[in-house]
Amino acid sequence: MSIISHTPLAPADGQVVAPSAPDRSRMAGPVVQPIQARQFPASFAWGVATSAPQIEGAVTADGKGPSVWDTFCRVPGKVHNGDTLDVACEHYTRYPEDIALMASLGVKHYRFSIAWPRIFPTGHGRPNAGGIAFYNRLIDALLAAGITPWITMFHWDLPQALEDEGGWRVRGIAEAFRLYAETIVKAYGDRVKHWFTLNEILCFTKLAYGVGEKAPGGREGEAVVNQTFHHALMCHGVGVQAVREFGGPGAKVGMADNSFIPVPVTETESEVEMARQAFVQQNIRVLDPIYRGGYSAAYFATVGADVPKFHDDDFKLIALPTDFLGLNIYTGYFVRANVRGEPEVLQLPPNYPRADSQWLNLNARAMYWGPRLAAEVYGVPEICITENGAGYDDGDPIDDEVLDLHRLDYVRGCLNELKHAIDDGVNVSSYFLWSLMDNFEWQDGYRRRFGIVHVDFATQKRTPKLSARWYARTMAENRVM
Ligand code: GBH
Repeated sequence: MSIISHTPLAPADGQVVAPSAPDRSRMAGPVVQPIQARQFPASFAWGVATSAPQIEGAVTADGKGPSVWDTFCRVPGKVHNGDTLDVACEHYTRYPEDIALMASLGVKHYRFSIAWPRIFPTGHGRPNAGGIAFYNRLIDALLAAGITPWITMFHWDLPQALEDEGGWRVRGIAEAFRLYAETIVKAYGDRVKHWFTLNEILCFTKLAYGVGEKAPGGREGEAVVNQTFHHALMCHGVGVQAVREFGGPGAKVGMADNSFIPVPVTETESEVEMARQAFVQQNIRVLDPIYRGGYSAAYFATVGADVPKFHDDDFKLIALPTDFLGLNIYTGYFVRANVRGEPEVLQLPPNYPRADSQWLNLNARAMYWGPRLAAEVYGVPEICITENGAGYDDGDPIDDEVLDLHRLDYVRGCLNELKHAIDDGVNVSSYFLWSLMDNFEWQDGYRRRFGIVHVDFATQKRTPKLSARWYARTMAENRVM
């Protein structure tokens, strides 16, 4: 074993040594330029995102009804460690502190969701005044702190009472959603100009009624799953209509989708074409009907006998023009052509890097191809990155610090790719980091942390992680560093 001796970092006897100027005459090669600022457009909106069920807690406060997640998290074995939404980040009462925290980080845009069961505890009837009042307080406090609210109408917390009527399986959900969407747009539309209808349709349809991993935990067949997709699409259209009718001047609306993002491995012309085809194929249940006004022949061929019931008129609603598309981008999938010249999604080698969330393969290039494909294939006029981030089990703060360099580094890589997409002419207007703070990560409970602010769930103490400090500077300087 050899002992390596290092030059001491500081002179031993405390004397101060002035740094000497480098002797340029002894240096070869080109002069290194100062760091180039990878600047974003001046109008670019930087923000953070959360959702009501994941942070609010106070699940019975002021007349709130139970959601399917309140029920699901009590079913043994469904959520890691038996964690519930009951307390979460206590944001329902601590929102002033959380807004002050955002302001201290220089956050100017905040995407959050409204809890449907706070507004309609049983899904029908008159709106619950206590629920309406909470979001009035929240919105007013945000505006007072100079933070623009961006509202997601639905982020998976369906009122349990509506699930008891059939939930997303039944067509009547669209009328219940109309009542809800119109109520919240009328209540908050004077102050809120940015709306997302639904968050990630896949997660409250297929994963919730087919795979059983998300509430209400159904394991039903593809016919039911396709029907839930169809009803979700209708509700998206209903949400768009509500914003057009009651949102007032300047209101904008779109969906927040977790589109499947294909990444061509070598970017040859043929592989890029494979990526375009895969983008359509893999998003055939959501993007195709919204942007092409109906189900495609390929869709009917895929679903076969499990085709959902629909009315032709439904597509007038589903395909209503929107202002932007929200993309939640965490990962991407490498594609190339198979022997038949069709797109093939590559298996990843076993040691391919990923976050602690098993599904979150680190593929920053998705942040280039996702927006680009949406613009090229469907002509999306404006794209919002509604979520991006990484779930790591960071560990507790040491001396008030959490050195989450893994999260920071992945997000930085994603932002570099986003900058590249913008430079290539893709109209991306905003970016929301998921998430402001550690929160209830669905079936993974509180173990999986996505926050740039650490939450100690025993004391509710918030500690900004290193990534928060870095992101604050990124937002302030409007550039990737
Ligand atoms: C988003 O979900 C959510 O909007 C947010 O609430 C959540 O906290 C955040 O991201 C972090 O997870 O293998 O085909 O089943 C992303 C959830 C996880 C949904 C991966 C799709 C796997 C696809 N996605 N999941 S599949």
